[in-house]
Amino acid sequence: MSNPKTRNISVTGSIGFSDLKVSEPSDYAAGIPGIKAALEHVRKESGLFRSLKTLSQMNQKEGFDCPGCAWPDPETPSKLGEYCENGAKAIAEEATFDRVDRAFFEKYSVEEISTWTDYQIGKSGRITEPFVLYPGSVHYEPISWSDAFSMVAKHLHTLDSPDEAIFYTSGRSSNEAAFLYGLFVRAFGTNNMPDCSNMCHESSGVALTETLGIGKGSVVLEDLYEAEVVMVIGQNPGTNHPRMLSALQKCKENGGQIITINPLLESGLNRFKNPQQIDGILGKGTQLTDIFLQVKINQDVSLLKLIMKRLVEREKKGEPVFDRDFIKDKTNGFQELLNDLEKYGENHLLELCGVDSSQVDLAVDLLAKKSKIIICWAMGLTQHKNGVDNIKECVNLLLAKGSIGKKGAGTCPVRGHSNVQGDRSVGIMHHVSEPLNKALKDIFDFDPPDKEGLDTVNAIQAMHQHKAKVFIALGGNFVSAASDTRYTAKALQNCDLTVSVSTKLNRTHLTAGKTALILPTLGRTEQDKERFVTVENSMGKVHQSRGRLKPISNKLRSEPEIVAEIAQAYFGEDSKINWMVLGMDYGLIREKISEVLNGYEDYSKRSKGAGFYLPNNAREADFSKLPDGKAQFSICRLPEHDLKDDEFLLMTVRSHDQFNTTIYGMNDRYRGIYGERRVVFMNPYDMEEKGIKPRQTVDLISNYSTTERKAENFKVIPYNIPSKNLCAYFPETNVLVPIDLYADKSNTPASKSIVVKIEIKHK
Ligand SMILES: Nc1nc2c(c(=O)[nH]1)N[C@H]1C(S)=C(S)[C@@H](COP(=O)(O)OP(=O)(O)OC[C@H]3O[C@@H](n4cnc5c(=O)[nH]c(N)nc54)[C@H](O)[C@@H]3O)O[C@H]1N2
Ligand SMILES: Nc1nc2c(c(=O)[nH]1)N[C@H]1C(S)=C(S)[C@@H](COP(=O)(O)OP(=O)(O)OC[C@H]3O[C@@H](n4cnc5c(=O)[nH]c(N)nc54)[C@H](O)[C@@H]3O)O[C@H]1N2
Ligand SMILES: [Mo]
Repeated sequence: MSNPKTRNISVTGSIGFSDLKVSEPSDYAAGIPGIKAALEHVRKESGLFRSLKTLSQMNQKEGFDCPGCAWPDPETPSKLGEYCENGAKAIAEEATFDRVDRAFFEKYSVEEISTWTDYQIGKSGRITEPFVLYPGSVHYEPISWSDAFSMVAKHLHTLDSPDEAIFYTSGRSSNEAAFLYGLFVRAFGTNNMPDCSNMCHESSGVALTETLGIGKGSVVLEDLYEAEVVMVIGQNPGTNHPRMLSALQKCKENGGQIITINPLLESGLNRFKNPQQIDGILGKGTQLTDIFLQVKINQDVSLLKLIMKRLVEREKKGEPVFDRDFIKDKTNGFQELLNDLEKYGENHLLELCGVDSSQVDLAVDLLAKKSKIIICWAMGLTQHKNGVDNIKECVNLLLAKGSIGKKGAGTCPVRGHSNVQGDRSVGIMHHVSEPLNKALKDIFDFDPPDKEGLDTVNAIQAMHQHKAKVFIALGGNFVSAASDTRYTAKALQNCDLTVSVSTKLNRTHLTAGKTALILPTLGRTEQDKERFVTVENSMGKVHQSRGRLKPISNKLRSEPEIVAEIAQAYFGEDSKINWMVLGMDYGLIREKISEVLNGYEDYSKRSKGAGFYLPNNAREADFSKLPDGKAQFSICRLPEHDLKDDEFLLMTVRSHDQFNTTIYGMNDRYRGIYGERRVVFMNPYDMEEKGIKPRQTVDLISNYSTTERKAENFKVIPYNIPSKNLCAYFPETNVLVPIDLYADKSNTPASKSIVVKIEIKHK
């Protein structure tokens, strides 16, 4: 047979401009514009009635868990429903009336769709039935569910080793789906389970496990209300976790203060008008940030070291700054940390972090006097070469203050996807866990693989090198989310088969393997017969979620059903595990989870209502599993960025109108950007020095280990951002992130510190 024609797929889509309008950034978040924006999305996408019904059930005890973010719900949700503008947009995207059906794929080839922007692709709508793309073909065609499952099984059987398959997971899958998937993949024989966490909070997981013995945060929601100081570092909650603003507001009402560390003064952290309170809608709102430390990109370690040094000076003068009893009883390595701090000159640290010295003093003064401190963080800390050290330096500060394991204090890594934490807890990971393997062997009677699997970066490299040949994704949009888009696209296209279990069309369906399948699944909002699933929020609480809307097509299957059918097709009738029964009966899956894992006793029952917390040793200040039974201080190095005169450090962030690679709209209201996403924020003095005018068109070039990468066509926006720093949106800028630039130990792509040059475009 002759080689099928390769498809001509654009990995970036159109790079033309739309219609840019710029205004002053907003100085507050939410309020009336937030409600208006939410309702507009809801009306446009899904009809007002259908969605209001949906919104009112979001994050209520009998409703469904918002697919937006993983922020926890308060014990008594507000009468208006615990939803936010961006939660409403997430729902509207799922409840949309637009359809990707047979007629759609007859009309458009994958080659044509690939020239659209991600915004246009996402707006095509929900996928209505299974589709297949045959080798050499450029049109997806319908395929029956049973033929699709047989096709997956056939490909898996032809592999020389189970390690030639990759099983990706995004973070929207329920605990039940994720557990069943992990069970199948291990029974199949590999630990190749990369997940979106690898690109997200992996650095937090590694740092927290090594220092505190658990890869999750230690606080619960009520701790935020009680904290004396909350530090929000490298996070933009106004856009990405809007319901967190209500918690910060409560903290302030109780007398707490907020220190924000960020290269940008994000409006959500400035002033907040709570849409669920009348005075929030009509009044001036609450000033959230008390002290704003405008750090240069990736200089958080320098700033935290400076803060620690000044705290040490104050202690030397006789102030009771550190919790010496806690340090003595509960920790290891404080003296080494103090010795190390002496190596750094204050002025050098000040210059590196770029923060005004008097502002640093304000923070030091506050931190010296208070002991109930919480540090919240997200991608601004994790997505750097030294992502793990960034978090360890935060832990150092908390341990020195005795701010772990007591009320109103602790670590708060704010998770991304609504169930990314749950997926990990029930077994989605590429590492080998001996206790998990042992339990699986005891209960399911097979030998789980004991070889480390591939994470996201390594999986991409394996596919690129033809070492892995089948790629299966439970959700997500791998090609647009991962680094080095062109490289990753090639990696997927090298595969013999790519399979996407998806709700909506995305670019990964286009950068397909030789054969590709799209298996359409129910969204979180949709009725799944009479069944419910469970999820775990950012603070380790497990609770139910039950969809209420009529599914958009009667040909959709639930994720557990799809996983079970693939397993059944692969293992056949003689399998020791009754896959089909598990796929139908989520209660049974929960029983199995509670047999395999600690902390899930009486699972189905306890997940009702408010749900239950999983065990958390850091919350109890129990470090018995760590060396010497103690929490560990760490010595962290300063990051190295030797920027040449024409080089800048670029961070790639989310706009207000997107959920990761799903683009809700073209605006970034809080930052004053309307109608365009191909923009790059730049310091006005840097612009002047380089002769760049506002809205000038430029290309961004990254040179890393001899490869030049280019992202074309960006309009430069003068913005309040530190000198030598730039900011632009992902996924458009993922073409610039080198595949081999990732965090030490966690392998998280360093998508917040990419060295780039700016090339002015002359027409
Ligand atoms: N509406 C909406 N909600 C979401 C998402 C979404 O896309 N849309 N995504 C979800 C997911 S998966 C995740 S992981 C979270 C992401 O939530 P965030 O981490 O808040 O998302 P980013 O836009 O990546 O924002 C990073 C923030 O870090 C700052 N930053 C960048 N580099 C540095 C640095 O070196 N130091 C410091 N101190 N700050 C820095 C940026 O200025 C920005 O404010 O949100 C989740 N929730
Ligand atoms: N440059 C840069 N790159 C980044 C980041 C960054 O800050 N900068 N952030 C990284 C982070 S934090 C993350 S978490 C990753 C995100 O990586 P992913 O999780 O892979 O990407 P998403 O965009 O969230 O995936 C969206 C797709 O998921 C599918 N989907 C939605 N809901 C469901 C569902 O309920 N079930 C199923 N099966 N499918 C569903 C839809 O088809 C949709 O197109 O991106 C990473 N990439
Ligand atoms: Mo994430």
